Amino acid sequence: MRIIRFLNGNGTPQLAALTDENQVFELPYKDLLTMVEKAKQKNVTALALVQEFIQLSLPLEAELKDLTLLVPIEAPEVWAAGVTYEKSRDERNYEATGGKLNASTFYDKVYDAERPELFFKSSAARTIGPDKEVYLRSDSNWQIPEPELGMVLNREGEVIGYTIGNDMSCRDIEGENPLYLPQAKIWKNSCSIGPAIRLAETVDDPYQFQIICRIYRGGSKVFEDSASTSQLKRELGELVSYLVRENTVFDGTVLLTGTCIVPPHDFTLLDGDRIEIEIPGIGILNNPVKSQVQQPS
Ligand code: DO4
Ligand code: MG
Repeated sequence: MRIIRFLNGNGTPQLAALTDENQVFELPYKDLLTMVEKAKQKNVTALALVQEFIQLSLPLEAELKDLTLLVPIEAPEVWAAGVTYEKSRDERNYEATGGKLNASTFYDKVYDAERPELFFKSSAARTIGPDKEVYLRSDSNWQIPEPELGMVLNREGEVIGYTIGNDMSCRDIEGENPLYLPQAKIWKNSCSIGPAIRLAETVDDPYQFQIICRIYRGGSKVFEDSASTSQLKRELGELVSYLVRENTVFDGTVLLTGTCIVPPHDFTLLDGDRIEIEIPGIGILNNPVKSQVQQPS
C-alpha cells in the first residue's frame, strides 16, 4: 500500500491511497502524518486504517497517470547518507583525485568507519515532487542525479515508509574540496522525492529494493543502470540511529540512504534532460532538468 498526494478538481492537495493494483482511493486526512497519528489513537496500524477506509469507498475513475501528483510529504528536512555503497566510494575517490582510477582517499575511511557520513540535504522549500523541474547550478560543469532509497521517519526515528529520492550533485565542486559539500549538494530544486510513500509495514525486506535510473535527452535514452539495496554497506537502522543521536528530528523527515548508481565519467546533465528513477513497489519519480540561466534561443 502506498500513499500519494495529488491536486484535486478544486486545486487543493488531496491525500490518497494507491493500491498494488494501481487503484486510487481518496483519504480523509490532511497528510500522511495526520493519518499515522489517527491510526495510533485508534490503536491500529496505518495499513489497517487505510484498508478499513477503502473497503467502504470506491476508487477514483481517473488513473494514476492522469493525476497531478504532488510531493507525497512536505518533509521539513531531508538528510542524506553518503558513501554507503562501493560504487559511491569509488566514484568519490575518482572525482577527489582529478580523475584517477582505483585511487584511494579519505572516502575509503568514510566507507569503512563506524560512523556513517550523514549530511543535511534539503528543506521543504527546496524539495520538489514528481514531474517538477530539478535545477542545474550555473557554476558546475559536472552534474548528476543520485537515485536513492528514502526513509520517511517520525520524530522518534521510526520508519513510517519508503520513498524515492534524487540527491542532485555537482561532482566537480565536491571533487575540488570536500568542504564544498554543502554547495555541491544544496541549491534551489536540488532534491526531489516521490512519487509515493510505501508504508513500512508493507515492505518485507528493504534490502531487496531494485533501483533503476534512466536519463532521456531529446527523446532518446542516454543512460540506464540499475542496482539493489542489497549492496548497501550499512544497515538502515544504523543510519537512523546516527541521525537521531543528540538531535531533534521532526515528524516526516526523509533520510536518503546513498547512491549506488553513477553515470559514466564524461556524463553531465543538461537543460532539457529528463530523469526517471524507478523503485519497483514504490513507483517512478520523473523530473525534467532545467538550467536556472536563460538558454540562448
Ligand atoms: O560524500 C559525499 C556524498 C556522497 C553521496 O551523496 C552518496 O554516496 O550518495
Ligand atoms: Mg547521495
